Amino acid sequence: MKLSEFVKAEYGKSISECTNEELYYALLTLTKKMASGKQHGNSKKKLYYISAEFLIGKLLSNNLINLGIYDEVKEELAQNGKDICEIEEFENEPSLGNGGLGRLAACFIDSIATLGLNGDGVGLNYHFGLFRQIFENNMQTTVPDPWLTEKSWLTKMDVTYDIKFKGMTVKSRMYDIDVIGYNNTSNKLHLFDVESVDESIVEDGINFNKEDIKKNLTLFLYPDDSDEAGRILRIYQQYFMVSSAAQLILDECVAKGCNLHDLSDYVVIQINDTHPTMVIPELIRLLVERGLEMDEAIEAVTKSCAYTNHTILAEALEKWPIYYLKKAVPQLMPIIEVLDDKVRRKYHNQAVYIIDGEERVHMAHIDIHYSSSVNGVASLHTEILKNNELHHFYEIYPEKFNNKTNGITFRRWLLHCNPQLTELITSLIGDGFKKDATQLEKLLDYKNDEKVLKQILEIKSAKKMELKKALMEKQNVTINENSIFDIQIKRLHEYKRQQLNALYVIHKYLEIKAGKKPSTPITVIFGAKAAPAYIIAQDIIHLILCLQQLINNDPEVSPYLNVVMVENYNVTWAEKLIPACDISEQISLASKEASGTGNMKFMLNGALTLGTEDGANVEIHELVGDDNIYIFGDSSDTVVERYAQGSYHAAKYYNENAAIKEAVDFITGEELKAIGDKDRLERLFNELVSKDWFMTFPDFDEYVKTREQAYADYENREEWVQKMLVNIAKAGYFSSDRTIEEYNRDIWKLED
Ligand code: 475
Repeated sequence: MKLSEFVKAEYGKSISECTNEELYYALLTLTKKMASGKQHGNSKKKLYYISAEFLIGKLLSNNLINLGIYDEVKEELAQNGKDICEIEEFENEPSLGNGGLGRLAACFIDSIATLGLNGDGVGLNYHFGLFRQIFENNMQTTVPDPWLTEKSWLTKMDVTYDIKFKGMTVKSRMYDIDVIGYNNTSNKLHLFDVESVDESIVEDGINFNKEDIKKNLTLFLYPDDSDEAGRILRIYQQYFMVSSAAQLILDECVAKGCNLHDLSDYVVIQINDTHPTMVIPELIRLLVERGLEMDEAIEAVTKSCAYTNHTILAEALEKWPIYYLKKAVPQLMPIIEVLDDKVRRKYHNQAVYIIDGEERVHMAHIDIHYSSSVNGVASLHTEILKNNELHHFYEIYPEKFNNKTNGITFRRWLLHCNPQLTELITSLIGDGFKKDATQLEKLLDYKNDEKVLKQILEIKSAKKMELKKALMEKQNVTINENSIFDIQIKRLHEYKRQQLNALYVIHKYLEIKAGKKPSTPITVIFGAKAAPAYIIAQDIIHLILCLQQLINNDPEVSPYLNVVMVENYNVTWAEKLIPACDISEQISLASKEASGTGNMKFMLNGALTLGTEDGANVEIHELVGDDNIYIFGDSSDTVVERYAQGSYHAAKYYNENAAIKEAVDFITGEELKAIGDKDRLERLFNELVSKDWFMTFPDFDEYVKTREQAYADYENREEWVQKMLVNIAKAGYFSSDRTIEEYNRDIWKLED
């Protein structure tokens, strides 16, 4: 149906007579209708991708693209004087994720639907999402991020379940979002919500009564867990999610003829990090309740589950005190004890027990013993899991371990966010790459085609102008479109080392002050949210915002160097920032970033990586070769060794390296103290000088040198654009379609 006819039927008027808001809702309704007419993947076996986060981003454009009607609709709107981008402004971005893990889940469900596989996502419907970030006095403040509207992509379903907690039963209800594959089937994202949730209990920022579970269960993603009530609330949330999922899974498979003994012929469950781990004991519990023997139930569940690890940071590997579990979900403890007991009988190594000496349950250990697959998310990461972090488990179950290098959906991260580049590529190599991303390699034929190279540079400039405009509109900041755009966007974490980037900025500022001016001006852009309880991360944001104020207001420096931190960095911002980027900062401490996926998005849009040999950077490096990437820093082996020896002393570097000392001292120097909060800046200074746990100092010199080299190379536009082209051409490997094909081939084994 054409939009004009639909609008006529809906509102009784023509497109040009409608407001943008009316048009948004008309398109939403039309799209949902079209999705409901599509087939769902329908093999006997079905995948359930359970995740605490689905960072799906705005859906309108993407859905139109995947339905194959984007251009048509855009054209029809334009003919009536309407701009699809303005219409899109009415959509709130769903606030259902935090970072890479959640965005990966979103890319995956897109690819699962595109490949026509029978698989749905299962998660929670957080009303206020993660949080909305606001900058005040150069600091992050946090407020709720309400994104639900009465008419939305969610459809209220008739499916409800009783979820039993200690002394209380709550009702879960399922809401569905259509996951429309590219020219293919349409699957579902099931988001469970508690019927009794009460938004009005939130006051004063993001505070609420953490003990009023019936009212607070689905208010926020990752509610503050700095106190016990907050931690127990997370258990309530997790159990609520997986018990709803488990009941849905059993209902659906039984409806298809499963007799529960043959569960694994019907069901495969991908456990996205440890948040959904309780699905294992919960399913076992339900199977026993329905008549299976304990041993058989355990075997059936083990065969059906697969676990993905996304991090080696100890703090992220969940360990719940037994006492918490007994308080919230006592029915699981007897099962977990049986699972632990079996492990203890078989393996006499405390390192692999589920329950440790401090009466805590190691969630990842449940996953590894009682799943049939354990995967890391990039080659290096999987090797580190096998050889270090999970070595004891690898010795027991070598056959379970496998790598699945992450990927991104090109529909969102190329077709949607960079239509100009998409069009150029299509004009050169046809549109086969939209389904088979490896075809992008054909672009290499144009490496010496001056006309094509010029077009690539023109597109980059156009995207820089678009970003400039957005920053002006949304944040009232002016940037120089002719400067080098050097961008670091990701969650704020010390291991990702935004502080190293900030130290470089200080170094550069001082250099310019001393008269050494860069040939091309530089704009350093950051985007990051910091967990509210993560103090040092807040301090790093404070430092960056203070630098922004200082530098941008210094007439001596600002013509050459600018700093901008985007407020409330999210998927919508990423879609604007990534296509405009020249240099992609991927500077985590080697061994710490499991994969990274922003690195892939930047590469695909023709940014060059400045990075360490970490996560998927290693694979990017292998693909593009030394000449098309800027690599620096200690290797992961060196870092692992240094930690093992306890041989790193930050103070030594600080005292012996004048450049480091100068940059670090600046944090507590007069200029910044005049702008910022003395306590915050001092705390950060002390943290760096006395600890620097993520080893920024050993990498500092090389980082500066390599960054300067990248800036110098940028001056040679002909060679630079060739590097851009190689990056775009080699990005095909990082399509999430490839990743999902591998998951299916090795783990899920769904027939089409
Ligand atoms: C990695 N989130 C990236 C990405 O695989 C990787 C953990 C605990 C609690 C809350 N959030 C988390 C993560 O661990 C996470 O986002 N991990 C990321 O997963 C996808 O590309 O390197 O850091």
